[in-house]
Amino acid sequence: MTTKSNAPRGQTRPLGAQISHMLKSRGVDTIFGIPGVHNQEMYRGIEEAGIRHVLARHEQGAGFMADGYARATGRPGVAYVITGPGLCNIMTPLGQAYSDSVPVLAISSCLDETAAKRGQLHQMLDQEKAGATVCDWSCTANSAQAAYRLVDRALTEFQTHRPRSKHIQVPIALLEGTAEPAPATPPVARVAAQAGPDHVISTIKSAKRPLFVLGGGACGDTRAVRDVVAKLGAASFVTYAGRGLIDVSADPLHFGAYLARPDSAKTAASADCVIAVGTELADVDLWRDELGHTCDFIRVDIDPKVLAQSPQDTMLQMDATAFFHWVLAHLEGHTAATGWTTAEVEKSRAIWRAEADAERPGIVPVCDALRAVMPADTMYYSDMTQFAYTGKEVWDMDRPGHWHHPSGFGTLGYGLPAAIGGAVARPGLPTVAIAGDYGFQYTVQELGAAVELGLPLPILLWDNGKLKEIEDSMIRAQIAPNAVIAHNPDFCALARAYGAYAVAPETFAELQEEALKALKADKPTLIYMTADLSP
Ligand SMILES: Cc1ncc(C[n+]2csc(CCOP(=O)(O)OP(=O)(O)O)c2C)c(N)n1
Ligand SMILES: [Mg+2]
Repeated sequence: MTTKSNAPRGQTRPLGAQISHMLKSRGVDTIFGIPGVHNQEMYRGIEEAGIRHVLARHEQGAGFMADGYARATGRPGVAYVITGPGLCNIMTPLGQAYSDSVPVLAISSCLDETAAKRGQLHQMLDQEKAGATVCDWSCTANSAQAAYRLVDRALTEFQTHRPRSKHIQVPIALLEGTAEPAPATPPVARVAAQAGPDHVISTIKSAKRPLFVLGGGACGDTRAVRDVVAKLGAASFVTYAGRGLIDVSADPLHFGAYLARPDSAKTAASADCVIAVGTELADVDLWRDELGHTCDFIRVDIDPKVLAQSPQDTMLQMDATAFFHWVLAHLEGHTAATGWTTAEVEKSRAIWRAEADAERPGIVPVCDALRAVMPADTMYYSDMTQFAYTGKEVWDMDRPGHWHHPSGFGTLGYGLPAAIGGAVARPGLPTVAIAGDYGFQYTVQELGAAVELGLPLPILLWDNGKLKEIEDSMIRAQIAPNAVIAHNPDFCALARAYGAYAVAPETFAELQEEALKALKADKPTLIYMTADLSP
C-alpha cells in the first residue's frame, strides 16, 4: 500500500476515492450500488469525481441496473457493493451478464485477512472464488497499482474480447489508505482489421440458398449486415439477442426470431450454406440440440470458445463488423439469383406465429396492440414471463439492441431493475419494463429507485395469477401442478405505496393510451394487464 506520494497535495486520496476518479477519467458517468462501512471509501470519491450514483434497494437490483445500462449504451455498467452479502447478492446479475455477454464490472470491498481470523463482519469463506463462479474473472487487488491495472484490464477486455462480467475486490485497509492517482491515460483498445480466407467468399457467393443466423454478437454495423444479406439474396433468422438486425418490413426473406420453432430445422435443412454470426446457437436459442442444417456451415465469432464447439465447421475468429465489411467488399457487382421465395418465408412465419398464439393464448393480440403505438426507438427490458416469451417471437423489431431479455441465466427479477438502468442511460428516450406477476416480486422494491429518479417508465405487468410457465410445463410432464399459485398483492396499491402511478386498463385502446401517457409521466407507471383485456 502506498502511503507516501510525490503527487501534488490534493491528488493523494484514499484509494477508494482514487478508484472513482479513475473510473470517471475512463468515461464512467454512473455507478449503481449500495454503500456500507466496508466500501464507504469508494463513495468518498463519487461526488467529488462527478459520478452519478444510483442507490438500489438490493444488490441484485444494482447489478441488473448496471446490466441494463450496459445493454443500452454498449459501455460498461459499473456496480459498487460491500464485502460478503453484497457480493453474494450481486452474483445472480453477474451470472446473467456473463451468459449474455454484457460488460458489467462489480467492484467490492473484501476483508483484509480471512485465514487466521474468523467471525468478522461480512466474512465468507472465499469471496474471490465465489465471484469467479459467475464472472469472466474475479481478482483481488493487493496494491493501488494492482487495482488500477485490474480496472484498466477489465475496461480494455470489454472492448477487445467478448464482453463478460468481471469482479474486482479491494481489501478494506487498502481502500482506506492513501494512494497516488491512477495513471492519467487510459489504454487504447485496438481491434485489428481482419479478413478471412478467399474460399469462404466463394462458398458464400456460389450458394443458391444461403441462410444467415444472426446473434447478439452480430450487432455492430447494422447497415453492413443488411447490405450483405440483401446482396446475397440470403434468407435470415435472428436469435432473441439479434432481433431487429434485419427489418422484416424491408426484407421479405427474413424469417424473424422463430429459431426455437421445431420446424425451423427443416428450413435450415433446405439451405445450401449456413452462416452463423455472433451466436452461440445455445440451448436457449434453439431449444433443441442441432440447428438442422446439412450443408456448408460457416461460423463467425470473436470468441474462440464458441468456435471450438463445432470444430468440423469453417470457423472464422473475427469481429462481426469486420466480417461483414470484408464480405461486402467482395460483393461489388454481385447479383444474387436467390433460391428463396418470399412465399415460403411468409408461410413459415404465419404458421409459427399461429403456433406461438396457440401455445400461450391471449398474448399475441396484446403485443400487436402495443407494438402499433409504441415509439420506434422504445427500448424494452423483459423478465421471465410468458408475455415476454411470446413477445420475443411475434413482436418484430426494426432495429437491433432494443429488446433485452435475461436469456442465458434466465433470471427472474431482471425486467424492472434492468429497465431502470436502461432509462438512466437514455434520458428522454422511451424505455419499457415487462414482468410477470411472480417474477416482478423478486425486485419490486426497485420501484423506490425508479420513483426517486423520476423515470417515465411504463411497467407492463402481465398477471395470470400464477407461475404459469411452470404450471404449463408440469402439465406437459404429467405432474399434478403444485407450488405454482402464490398469493399476490394488490399490485396497483403496492406501486402507489412506492409513489408510482398505477393503472389497470380494460381495453386495448385504454392500454395504448396509458402506455403512451406513462412515457411522458414524471414517475414510473405500473400498467396492470390480464388476459381479460378486451379488444
Ligand atoms: C431466480 C429464478 N428462480 C426460479 C426460476 C424458475 N422460473 C421460471 S419462470 C417462473 C415463474 C414465473 O412466473 P411469472 O413471473 O408470474 O410469469 P408467468 O410464467 O406466469 O408469465 C419460475 C419460478 C427462474 N427462472 N429464476
Ligand atoms: Mg404469472
